[in-house]
This record gives sequence, C-alpha cells and structure tokens, in this order.
Amino acid sequence: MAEDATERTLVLLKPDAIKRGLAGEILGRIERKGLSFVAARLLTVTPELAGRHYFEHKGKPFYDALVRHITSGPVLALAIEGRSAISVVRLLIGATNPQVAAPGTVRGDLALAMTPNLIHASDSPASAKHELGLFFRPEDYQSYTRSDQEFL
Ligand code: 3AN
Repeated sequence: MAEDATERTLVLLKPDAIKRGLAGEILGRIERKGLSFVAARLLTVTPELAGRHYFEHKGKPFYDALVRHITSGPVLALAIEGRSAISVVRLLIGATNPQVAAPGTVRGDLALAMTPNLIHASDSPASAKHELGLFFRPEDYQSYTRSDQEFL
C-alpha cells in the first residue's frame, strides 16, 4: 500500500524548542509513535540556509520574522524515518497556528504563537527530499531497526 511506505522526512526543532528545553519532549513524542531518527545535527542556521529552506515563503509578510527566528539560536535537525513518516509527523505536530492546533499535537499542547511554533516538518515527498538535502549528506544517515518493530 502506497500510504504505508517507509519514508524519510526532515524535522527541525526550532530555536524556541531548544531554548525552552522541549527538544526531548518533542523527539520523545516522535519516538513513542514508532518513528526512528536516522540522522541528527545541532546547528545554527545561517541566513543563506534559511533562505534556501524557506524559499517558498520569500516575499510573504511573515518571511523576515521567520528567518530571524530560525537563525536566532541552535536548531536540532532530525531525519525521521518510518511508515508514512511525512504525513504521520505532520499530524503529530498539528496546525501551523498553535492557537487552533488540536490538543494532543506538539503545537496544540506546547505553543501559542505563529512564528515561534517549535517545529518544522516537511509537508510532501518533494519537500522532504529537498529539505533533507539541505541539512544532511548521504553518509550522515544511520540504518537500524527498532527492537519494538523487528517483527512488523
Ligand atoms: P508549517 O510549518 O505548518 O509547514 P508553513 O510551511 O506554511 O507552515 O509556514 C512555515 C512557517 O512560517 C510556519 N511554521 C510559521 O512559523 C510561519 N508562518 C506561516 N504562516 C504564517 C503567518 N500567517 N504568520 C506568521 N508566520 C507564519
């Protein structure tokens, strides 16, 4: 089934997540769902990288604030892998606006404002491929099977 394919997606725990000490809480939710992290980097995003990552939003009224925020401190970049990882992570993080994000989601439970909304996750296979390529090299990926999923 296509929707059950193993996928990889890019997750960024944004500077507000790191500065609020919520990285473990958020990654824990992704891990408890059954997804695996197969590459990780703690880095400060440069304005150049921010421009490439957010190219779709250039020219929008919130673009400058978005770039200011993502470059304001360290982010934890994660390559997340698992069954339908792209859509499953999007569901876990909740709507872009935390004020209407469903309770039970990362943004619904832990955020209140639109720019510092804790987390980014790729929204399609094309954006996942593009965004993973911005943060990771092929040799950065690790391969392992979670012991709780060996027989699935
Ligand atoms: P998402 O992060 O849910 O995929 P996108 O890709 O539409 O949302 O937007 C990227 C980021 O831009 C959001 N995470 C948010 O921080 C910011 N953003 C999007 N729309 C707005 C808006 N109307 N006002 C302020 N910031 C916004």
